[in-house]
Amino acid sequence: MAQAKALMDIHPEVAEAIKAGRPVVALESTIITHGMPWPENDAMAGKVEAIIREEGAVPATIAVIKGRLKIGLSEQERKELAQTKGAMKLSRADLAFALAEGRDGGTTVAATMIAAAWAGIKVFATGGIGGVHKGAETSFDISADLPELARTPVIVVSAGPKAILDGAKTLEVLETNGVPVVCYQSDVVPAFWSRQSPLPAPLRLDEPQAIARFHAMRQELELGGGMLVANPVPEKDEIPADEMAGFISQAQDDAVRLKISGKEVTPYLLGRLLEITGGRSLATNIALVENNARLAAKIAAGF
Ligand code: PSU
Ligand code: MN
Repeated sequence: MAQAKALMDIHPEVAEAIKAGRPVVALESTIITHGMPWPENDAMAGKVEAIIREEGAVPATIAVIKGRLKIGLSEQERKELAQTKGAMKLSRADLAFALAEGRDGGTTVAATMIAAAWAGIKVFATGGIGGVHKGAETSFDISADLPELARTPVIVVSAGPKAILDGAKTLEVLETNGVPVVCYQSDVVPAFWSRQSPLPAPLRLDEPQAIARFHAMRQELELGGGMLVANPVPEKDEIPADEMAGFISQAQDDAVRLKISGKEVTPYLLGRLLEITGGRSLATNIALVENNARLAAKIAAGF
């Protein structure tokens, strides 16, 4: 851990903000390398950084470039990463591998949380976290993002479990592991592309400052771990749940038929949904990430 700092390149603007206690929002990069196609991925990443600045916070996109753990990318670095072929998808299991081997990689929610905590960043915005996949009772496919939320003290702002996941099982695993799920201004857990799901909100808060206060209280009690904030996609951008369900089962059937497994499942389903919905799922995905970035900046300012 003492040496971790030597492996990181903290962008000077980010380092200064952290030191001064000004609001900083971490951003992941698997969404850039594996979650969206070029050039939409870079356009989204640039826009999200701009939104965080608009809200008075400093964005810190986290990624691994040639074996260096980057906390905050220059525009040039971001653009190159967005076009890198063969970038790894890095989680807790393989983050150190990429650093040891000098590789390039996008950091998942889990790896981004680890890096953010090392750097001293409390809040992180993304689109969707990984969770318990549908059919996990046979595949055992549960994202490493869930145990990470239980051990690393970072607030993750998402749009709720993606409807490609089993939302109820995802909430159960979070509860078992002592991870608070806070629905923002909603009595139900939002389902990524849709504002509604049948799942009641485990906890609800309506003010960004209240979320910061809750996290600070958990820290004070030394409870460990982070929390998941579920922020519903804006109404004008949502795809209603019943409409989305048909597209998802089609994508899932294709994944099973093609025997897609392991790390490839999430990127495959996202790419296939983009095709099936004729780009609509991507437009919604971009809108919800922007919405989450805005809320994350407000939470970061609430400390
Ligand atoms: N959800 C998205 N886009 C993404 C991901 C999730 O809408 O790009 C990425 C995130 O980086 C998340 C990872 O941490 O997928 C989860 O992958 P897995 O299910 O393999 O753990
Ligand atoms: Mn998985």
